[in-house]
Amino acid sequence: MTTAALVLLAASTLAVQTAWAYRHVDYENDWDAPVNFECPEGQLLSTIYSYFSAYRADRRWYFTCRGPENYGNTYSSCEWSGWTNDFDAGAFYLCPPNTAIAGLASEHNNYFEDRRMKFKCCGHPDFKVGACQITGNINSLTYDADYSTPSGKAIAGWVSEHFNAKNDRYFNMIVCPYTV
Ligand SMILES: [Ca+2]
Ligand SMILES: [Ca+2]
Repeated sequence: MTTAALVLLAASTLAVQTAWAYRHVDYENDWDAPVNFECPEGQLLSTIYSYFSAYRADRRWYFTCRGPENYGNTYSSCEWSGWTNDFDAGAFYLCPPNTAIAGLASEHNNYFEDRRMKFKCCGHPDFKVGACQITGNINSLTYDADYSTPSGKAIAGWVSEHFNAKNDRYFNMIVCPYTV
């Protein structure tokens, strides 16, 4: 193997290790415990990060929020969904028209070794959501999930599939351009 190939191999190994890196942030939940997260008034979910424990068969979650540009400080209406998935089952959820995610809640079940999720979707008379797209997987099974919205886009739902062999999920976010 040439020196260049070894450097490439070392670099790719480093990249894999980086994907496992624990972030020193304020996680919203302990292992196997509920998540109850709401953005500050007038802001929308913008970063989703989590890391996985094979021992717990669970993820700890960290979120940040961002105020849409020129949006003002309040929402006129917010609505919580019901549970958007069953344990060990797939998920497809999209917020009501012209709203986006400003909070979420989830609970873990140690029998199924899975979480179910509900979402808080918020709107405003001037907030208009355009054509949404699905991100593709934001994680590999058992690896960190990490997604941040680009400027001018908001998260309005999720698509997910659970795999019992790893007791983990693939997470895809539904991301939409908005105008205000
Ligand atoms: Ca567990
Ligand atoms: Ca499971």
